Amino acid sequence: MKEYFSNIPKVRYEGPDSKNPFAFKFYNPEEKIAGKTMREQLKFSLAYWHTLDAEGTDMFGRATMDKSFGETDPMAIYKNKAYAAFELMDKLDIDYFCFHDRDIAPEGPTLSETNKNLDEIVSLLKKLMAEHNKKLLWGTANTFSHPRYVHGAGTSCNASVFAFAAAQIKKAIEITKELDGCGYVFWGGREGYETLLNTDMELELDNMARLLKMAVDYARSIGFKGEFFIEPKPKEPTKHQYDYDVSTVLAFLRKYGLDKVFKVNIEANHATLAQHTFQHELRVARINGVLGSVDANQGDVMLGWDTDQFPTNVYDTALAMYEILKNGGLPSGGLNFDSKNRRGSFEPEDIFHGFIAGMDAFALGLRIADRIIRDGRLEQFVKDRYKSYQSGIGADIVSGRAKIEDLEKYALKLGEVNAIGSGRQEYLEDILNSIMFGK
Ligand code: XLS
Ligand code: NI
Ligand code: NI
Repeated sequence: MKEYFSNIPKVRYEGPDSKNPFAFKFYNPEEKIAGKTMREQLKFSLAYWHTLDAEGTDMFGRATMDKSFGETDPMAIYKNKAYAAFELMDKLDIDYFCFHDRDIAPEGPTLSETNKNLDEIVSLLKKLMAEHNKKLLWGTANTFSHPRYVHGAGTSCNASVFAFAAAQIKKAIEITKELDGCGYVFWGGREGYETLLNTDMELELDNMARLLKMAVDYARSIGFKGEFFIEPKPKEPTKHQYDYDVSTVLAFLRKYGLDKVFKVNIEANHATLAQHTFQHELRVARINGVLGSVDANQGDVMLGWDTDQFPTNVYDTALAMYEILKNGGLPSGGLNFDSKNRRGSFEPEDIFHGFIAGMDAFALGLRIADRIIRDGRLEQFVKDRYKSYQSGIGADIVSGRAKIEDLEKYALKLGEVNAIGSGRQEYLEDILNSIMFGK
């Protein structure tokens, strides 16, 4: 098999003092943290689209990277992408990958020819997965790039487009099952609107639920056992995406009776686009029992769009890993690097630098999250802050014994409330820093 990154060796853990650009400084796959190996805790995944397909285009400029892997014929290009993907996963010690149907095989002139191309590449992927011992974290369908999806897929105003999307999703579920995917993701793509002047929002949302139901019923009927995820995003490409954030997705799922079927796949950059922190979205999902998987990346605080950068902000990864540990991990999900190199980082070795930086940042995050929990001061503070609910009137509120009249009686006797307690934010932030950087 041809090597595409022959000048780059297998990346290994060398420890925090290493100056080797192609070594992990913090990710030590077999080291145990919080009872499991780092490999098991972090379950890193490579996103096919950003790694093997994205060539650095933006709205002002052409490609800066070449991802044709030495071929010109479309099928040959996509076969080489597959070989390159497995070389990257081997060298970076990544166990999982994720794809959209259109990332792995070229589109033909008709749906059946496209499906034939897919089948050919899927059997190659299956063979490579067995040879290299790699797993599919999740599959999905790209129902947003083709011009037919200009007004959406499941929320299109045109029923033939809805049918086309359904057919594409059916096939994507079949290949995900064929490759034994742990999950299947629905990201809204163009499911949203630009202006309500031309939009029947109610019908669009009902239709989106209809499509999800059909897809899930079909998947179960063919024996797909994986988890279903919805990936929230507030905007981009449409001005308003229907899967705005975790809370909005939960309301949607509950309305249509789908809340027991889906978990969420939370992307850091989508959280910040919705003006939430990454940790906020993970927390909302965790306390509602729907934290399923993560698209690991980060945005740029100065830019208001989905830059999908490799995650390097250790505060964010630490607080994210705290939520994930508190969730008991991500049993059916993982950390998928929905991350791409900057347009200016166009050399093949930059792919390695991106993954090494991201994997080390999450490894650091895991180490710190474990220390936060073992240190216990932050959790104890929160516990103490709410201790008035453990006895007396607080316990009556929590148990449901207290009626509003009882509370009025209680409040009338109180005079004023004393000792509400300081929030101590700065003190807690200093504790966090001392856990992160202290010895
Ligand atoms: C785009 C999304 C997409 C999903 C999969 O913003 O993050 O890449 O992860 O369709
Ligand atoms: Ni994503
Ligand atoms: Ni994104």
